[in-house]
Amino acid sequence: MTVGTGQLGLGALRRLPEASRPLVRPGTVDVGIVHLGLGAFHRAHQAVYTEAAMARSGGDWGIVGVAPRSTGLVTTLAAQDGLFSVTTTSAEGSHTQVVGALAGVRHAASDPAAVVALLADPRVRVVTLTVTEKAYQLDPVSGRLRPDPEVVADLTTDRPPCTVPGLLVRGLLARAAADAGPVALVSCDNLPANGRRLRGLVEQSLTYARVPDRAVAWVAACVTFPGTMVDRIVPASTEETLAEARRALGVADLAAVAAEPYTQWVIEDVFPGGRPDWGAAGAVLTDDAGSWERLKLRALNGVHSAAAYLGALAGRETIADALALPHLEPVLRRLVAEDVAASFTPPDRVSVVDYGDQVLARFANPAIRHRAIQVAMDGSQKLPQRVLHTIADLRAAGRDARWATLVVAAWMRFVRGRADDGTALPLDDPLAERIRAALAAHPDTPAGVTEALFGLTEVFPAELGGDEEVRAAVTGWLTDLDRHGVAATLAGAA
Ligand code: CS2
Repeated sequence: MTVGTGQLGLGALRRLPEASRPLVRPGTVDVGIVHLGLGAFHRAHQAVYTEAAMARSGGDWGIVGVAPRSTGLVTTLAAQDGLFSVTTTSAEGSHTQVVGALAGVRHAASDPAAVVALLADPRVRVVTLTVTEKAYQLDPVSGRLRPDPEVVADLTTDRPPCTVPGLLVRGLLARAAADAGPVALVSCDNLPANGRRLRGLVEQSLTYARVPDRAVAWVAACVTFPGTMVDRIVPASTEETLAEARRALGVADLAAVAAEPYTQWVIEDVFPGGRPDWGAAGAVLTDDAGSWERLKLRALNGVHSAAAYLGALAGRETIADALALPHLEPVLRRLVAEDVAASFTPPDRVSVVDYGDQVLARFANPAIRHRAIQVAMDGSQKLPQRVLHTIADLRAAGRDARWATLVVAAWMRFVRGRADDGTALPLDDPLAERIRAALAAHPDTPAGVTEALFGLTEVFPAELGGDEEVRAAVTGWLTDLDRHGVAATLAGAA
């Protein structure tokens, strides 16, 4: 076969450029991890760390990747023997590497029994998740389980589970019944205190499902929920991503992802059944990931959301394009230096301002075409930990939150669905209906919109909703954005 034809798979390995070949021999490692959520982020993050850990220190930590809903990727990865490539890309150039960490793939929606069986398999000692904020089905403010009909059906009937809470509860019950040994459930999503949130999700789900006391006791004794901070910018793959992988590999890779060079993983080290030697792969194992997580959620994700909403309103397609808007970068620097840095205590020896500078340099990477609309989606699930916690902590310390309230105002203008030039903007959010109904019930003025959206108590905690100064600041920014648009608002503020 000539180079340039064929598809990635075990049979194509010999034809790959040597520098692109996997670090472990695919098909030779046994399963040790189940991962829920096969998206681009997992493939360019945990899969890469796990492969490097196995290459350096051994261990059977092959990952079975589970796609909760979409079938396309499962079919593709199965056809490619679990192989996919990660292209690390920046202005300096790019490198494409095939990853051999996957020991299998499953589709939860069509074969939930296989997923439940895996969760009860004694070889599996770690379960990781990247399912996005909304799949946890928790109210962002209270952390309470949302009684979504699908979740309720999963937890209260015998039907095959299709939601994340349903799969986890059924899997843990099967594991307890099989006495298959302790396991760590590791959230790798950008939730606040993600380990505690996942524990809360499992405990509430067990209660909802009225499982027997001994199963509850088994979970309490045998399951841990390490908190993590995960970081790497990995946009959704595009035709260009696949074309670049093909150019580099000489064969097609329909599961290719592209990512920035930077990567970080901070993990709380509570793994009762053992874990890969992720430390050898560059991860930081710690007692408490909390301050790292706050740093990242506030100084990276909060700033990302700011760039996404302001950029989308100003008609910019990508985050890098948004950063090129006059005055945006200085405003984002002030958001970090004046608001985020004053809102919490960072990890030892970390300067929030330096971290913020590094983040802005990463966002400006011209090779990463991260669409503003992608970062903007699911705002109701993201805003609390990215921006509202910053505001709440500043207010508790008696300070104002000038720049963080601008981000809230930008989100509010964004969810009304029009860019500054009148172009329609999509509202892709699990609370879209609630947001639209709240807006429809109030006058379409800055004060009316603020009133409507602060009333979403699952997003805005009562202490913020009742804070007149915060409301006034948001209304003020919204007035500027409505009257003058993003460009003039930024020019006037910077
Ligand atoms: C982004 C994140 O889409 C988003 O909301 O803010 O996916 C971000 O790229 C990652 O958290 C970076 O680690």
